[in-house]
Amino acid sequence: MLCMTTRLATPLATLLVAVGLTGLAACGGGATTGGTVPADADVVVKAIDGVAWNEKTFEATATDGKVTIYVENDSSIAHNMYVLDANEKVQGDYVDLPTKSSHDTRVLPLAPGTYHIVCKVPGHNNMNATLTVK
Ligand SMILES: [Cu+2]
Repeated sequence: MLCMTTRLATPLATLLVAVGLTGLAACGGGATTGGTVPADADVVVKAIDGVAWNEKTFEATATDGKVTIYVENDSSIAHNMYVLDANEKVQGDYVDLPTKSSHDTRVLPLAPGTYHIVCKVPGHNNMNATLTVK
């Protein structure tokens, strides 16, 4: 009986490790690698070298009250992206951009007004762009 338990334990452990690794890969912060900009993107935001966004100001026209934001990491260091309203309240889910070409899309219900697109990595205060929603 003990022998049987030992023989079962190794394949089970291997299976658990495999499941664990798959789970990790699937939960990589919500960003995936190697995609293209969705055709319906209202705003395309890119983190670029020099700890900056590709633009200081962005403009978008909401469709049915929603704005589709595509964000991509085109730099060599990790970033994230948060959309804040005028009161610094985070809008929807943030996007983690751990490596170059990490990207994701957010469809956010945003009323017309002024928002900020920021990166909250410490020291990345320069990454604060204005998003005007019409
Ligand atoms: Cu950053």
